[in-house]
Amino acid sequence: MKYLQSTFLIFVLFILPASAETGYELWLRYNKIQNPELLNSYLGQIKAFNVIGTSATHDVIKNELSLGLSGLLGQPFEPSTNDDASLLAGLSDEPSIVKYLSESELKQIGKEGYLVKSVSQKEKSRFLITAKDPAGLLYGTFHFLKLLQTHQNLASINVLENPKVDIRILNHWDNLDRTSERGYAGFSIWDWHKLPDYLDQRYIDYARANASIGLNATVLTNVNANALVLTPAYLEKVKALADLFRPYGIKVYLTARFSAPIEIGGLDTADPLNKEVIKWWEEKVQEIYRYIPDFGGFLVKANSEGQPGPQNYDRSHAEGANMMGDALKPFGGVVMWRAFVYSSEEPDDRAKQAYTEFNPLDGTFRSNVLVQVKNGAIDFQPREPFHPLFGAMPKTPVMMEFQITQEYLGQATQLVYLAPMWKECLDADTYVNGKGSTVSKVIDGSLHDYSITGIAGVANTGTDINWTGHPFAQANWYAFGLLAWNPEQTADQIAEDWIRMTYSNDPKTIATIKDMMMNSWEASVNYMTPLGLHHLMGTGHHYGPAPWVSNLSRADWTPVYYHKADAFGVGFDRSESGSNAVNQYSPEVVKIFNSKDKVPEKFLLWFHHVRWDFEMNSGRTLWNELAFRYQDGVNAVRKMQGQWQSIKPQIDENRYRSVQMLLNIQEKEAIWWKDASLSYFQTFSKQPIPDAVEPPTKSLEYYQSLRFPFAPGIRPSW
Ligand code: BDP
Repeated sequence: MKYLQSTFLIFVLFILPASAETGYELWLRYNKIQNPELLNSYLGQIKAFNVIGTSATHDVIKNELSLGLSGLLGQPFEPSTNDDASLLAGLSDEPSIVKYLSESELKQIGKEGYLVKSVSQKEKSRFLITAKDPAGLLYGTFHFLKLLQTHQNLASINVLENPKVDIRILNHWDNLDRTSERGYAGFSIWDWHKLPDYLDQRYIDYARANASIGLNATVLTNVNANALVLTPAYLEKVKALADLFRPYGIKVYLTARFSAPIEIGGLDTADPLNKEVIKWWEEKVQEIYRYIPDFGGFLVKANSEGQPGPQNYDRSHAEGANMMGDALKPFGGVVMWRAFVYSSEEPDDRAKQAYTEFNPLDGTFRSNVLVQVKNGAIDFQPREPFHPLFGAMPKTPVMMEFQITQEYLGQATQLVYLAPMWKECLDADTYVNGKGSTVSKVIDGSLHDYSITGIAGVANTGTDINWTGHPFAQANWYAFGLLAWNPEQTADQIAEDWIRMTYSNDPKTIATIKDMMMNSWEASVNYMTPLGLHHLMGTGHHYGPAPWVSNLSRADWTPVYYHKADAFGVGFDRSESGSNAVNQYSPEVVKIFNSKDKVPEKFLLWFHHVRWDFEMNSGRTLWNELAFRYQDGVNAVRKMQGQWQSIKPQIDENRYRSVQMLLNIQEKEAIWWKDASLSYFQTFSKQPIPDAVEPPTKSLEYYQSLRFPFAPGIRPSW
């Protein structure tokens, strides 16, 4: 491992010309600090480092400090064994560390938490990184390096951090054939065919990247699961990855296909109450733990979009989840049972179905079962109100599922920084225990005293050299980790640190890129689905606009089901006079969402069917406002193009050109969304495009004729 890392370092430092940034290093670039004053000051303060103690994680820490300090400070740093070194890293019970710690500091450091501080003794000052467990020590190490990467003053540094959420996990929708459902950055990074013997350097760098942002878990396989991953041939491969990730504090989880007892077990049922089935899962779990003693558990998509589940046997979600929970319990494993369900027979509003099915089950799940809920009730749309299940299951740990991969948010051709969207959801007030009952307090367990908490992000990694396709999509991976660690952090601060580490510490560059990022999500909502519109994307691949599609096998897969445009107006009536989905929220929230006049305009058409001439806050009619919003979105992309151009000299040529070309694509796509959507909605509103809005350049028939049979990320069977 050491060999692999130093080879990589040599490659990065000496072979690539300074300007050829591929993006492979993510935010862990460790390029030499260019400001001589700052560099000298750091060199004066950090002369040697000593990692006290031994474990595989300690070795990782030594490697990372060598790599980071040598790169950033421009001279070789090797671990020293001197207790007097200016940087000491060690667990808090090491004698040479504990002497620097106060009782209260010791008390405050929790599981996986850390303390980074400067101390002075006998007129000598030094830095301390400490924690109660090796994972915390590794997180503290990355924090220390980040201070240097972001050019912070180290003089009186004192940072005490504890994660607010227990399970901080990536969900890879990766298939065993290496395709990645909704992946836009190449193939899956798991090379199943060559595992377990070939250990790609990417696995190590993936683990480093995750540990650097506090992620401690990963589900390797797609929620649309293949039971084969639970067979010995694959478990050996999973074990190889788990062994590699362990020193980085990362636990491995798998998706469990509910019908596995039939498919790989030779049983004729998967009924969760059947004795044979129960025994099969118990034995399967025992087998898995023989390979991977710290296996995390299962993620399950059941009775959703054609996946098998307990309802095939007239059993409830709880009965299915509990059966697996019981099997995992003796080993400390958990079940993450997804609430993304909508039945094929159910004629009701799809937005209501998860709540309808899961809310009555509250209190019936085993203690090691978490219910995993998407941020909104439909499906990772550009903007959704928070899911009504948050706050509605006080006796069941409800965990968050965000989508990092940009299935509905520009895929890998658009710059869309997702942290503001996630924050809108996390900061939303459910009012379940009165004002201030935010979604983040549900998720971090503080509202209902959950015994276990979690937050999942559907990963956006792939084999592209820069991991994520769009260089700025890296920021979404980064931001997810930071928000999983502490949902209270701001999108702004996260963006700033990411920019400093990934691009530059130059104030103008930071300000410019930050402005681009912070406005990018609102822009994308405007040019795709403004004012609460949703699910208007192309069929299957979800690439581009297709609001006219009306003829799929299920009504609730069609855009017309969601926008309901007609001669009167547009929007889905989920108010009390419509599907009444609004009633799944607390009364205080109902009051706001149920009223056309009180609902924030961003959710207007989510909850209401609104007349084309309804007067909006701007004084415009709904039709005109819609047109303005589409234009606003396009204008915002043009602004980003100009901003990017204005910092050209500060950005390396590779990444500059790449982002520039992608922004040009984004502009085209934004115009396409505006033109196709307005041309289509105009057939109902029968009103002219307002003067300030650029009229569509092609006919509606043209937009309707576009086909993208090979758009990326599509599930092969769809
Ligand atoms: C939808 C995706 C589909 C996933 C599904 C899920 O289009 O590929 O399988 O979510 O979350 O957004 O299960």
